[in-house]
Amino acid sequence: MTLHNAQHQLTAIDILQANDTGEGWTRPTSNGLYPHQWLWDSFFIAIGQRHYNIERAMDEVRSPFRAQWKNGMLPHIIFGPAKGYHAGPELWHCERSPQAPEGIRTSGITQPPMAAEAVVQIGRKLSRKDRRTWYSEMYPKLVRYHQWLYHERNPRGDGLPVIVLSWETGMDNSPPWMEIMHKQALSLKTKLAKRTNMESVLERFRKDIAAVPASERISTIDLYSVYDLIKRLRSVRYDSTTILANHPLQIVDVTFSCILIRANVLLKEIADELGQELPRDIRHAMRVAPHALETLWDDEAQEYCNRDEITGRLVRVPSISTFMPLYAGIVPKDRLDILLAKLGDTKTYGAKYPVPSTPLNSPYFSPNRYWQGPTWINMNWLIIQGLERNGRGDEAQSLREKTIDIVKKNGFHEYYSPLDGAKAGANNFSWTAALYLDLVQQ
Ligand code: 9WN
Repeated sequence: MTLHNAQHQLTAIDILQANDTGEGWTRPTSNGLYPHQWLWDSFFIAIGQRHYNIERAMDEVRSPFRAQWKNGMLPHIIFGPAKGYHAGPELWHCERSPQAPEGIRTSGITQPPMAAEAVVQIGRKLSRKDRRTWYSEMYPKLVRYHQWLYHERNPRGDGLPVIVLSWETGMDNSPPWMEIMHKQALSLKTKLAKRTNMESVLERFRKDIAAVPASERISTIDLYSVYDLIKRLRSVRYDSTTILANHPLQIVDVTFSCILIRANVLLKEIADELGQELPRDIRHAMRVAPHALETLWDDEAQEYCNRDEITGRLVRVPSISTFMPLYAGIVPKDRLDILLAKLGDTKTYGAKYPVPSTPLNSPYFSPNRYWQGPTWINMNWLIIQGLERNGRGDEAQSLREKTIDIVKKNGFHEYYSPLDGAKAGANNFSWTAALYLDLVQQ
């Protein structure tokens, strides 16, 4: 390890410690934008923490489960005492759901199931005996969470859950989601605001643009439309049966599905080590989901696409999600070649500072705007794992080096312009620091 690398690692640890609340969980940033706990952030964070403090990493993974809903759901935000977050507890009112946990305030939706990955990454650092203790503690909780996704969000029974808000994917304004939201899920109020160009007036009421410029965040209309959808979910008390019967936005999402497919493989690794058999419903999902994923491949566009469950049609709007089947680990050889060609194509994803979250030639592309162009370190991390798993170690190494380089040159930010690597979004961002630590160790 060079001295230069060592200094960056120390900075990464400093950031994680500065964002640590001292309560067993870490904020995504301390700049005020995200003052609470986020689900997939905590799991990415733990993957980095395990390199310098395994006990602390274990607590980070345990902490979201303190807010597990009675039905097994893990909520995407667990609110701490801080005030001022733009979508705080007063927007969600989760206490209206009989499923919500008592004595703790949360959001009413979930985020990609990265939990099993974090549990196993920590397990790999433990002695056999300690690993068994760790796995015995986490296994039943993980099973409940995965079962919730099948029992409440998978009416087709094909192993790919239905996602009801873009925030559940963690990629809040990703183009395939925004396309369908605008087509069929805008409230009358938002439609009117859009038609009468009220965006600049509404922008004045935004609470999320004090620390980060509006041009780097989700657009005002998109954000207000997300708020409206949250209110719809709230009005039915987050009851899945009612949501699946009426909600205007129901999507099978490539990224969420692939993370779940991988999570089940890891869950099986945990079960095997404990000498247990996975429950029948999870075994069934593991059998059918890879076939269902194949139906998301669009031959014409040569992409994996989300499916709109309201119309039953694939959403032909490209995004970085197309690479996530690599992470799931099940890409047939001919597809693998197509995906690798795309990854290197300078017209689409082969940017100087890869991998753009939206391809460079998309009408949605905007280099600094959140999930509509910028490069995100967690997505690169998932793709790197996926390339390794598919036997493409050289390509994985090349992307790993480029990713490390972006962070070293520009600091630990939330995201970066894929064109010139310029920083964007929040600073001192926890998962960037954590995954940097992991990438330099790999
Ligand atoms: C809403 C915390 C979270 C991430 C998401 C990212 C962003 C929240 C927001 O921040 O979303 O959940 O307020 O914009 O899109 O992936 O988990 O870092």
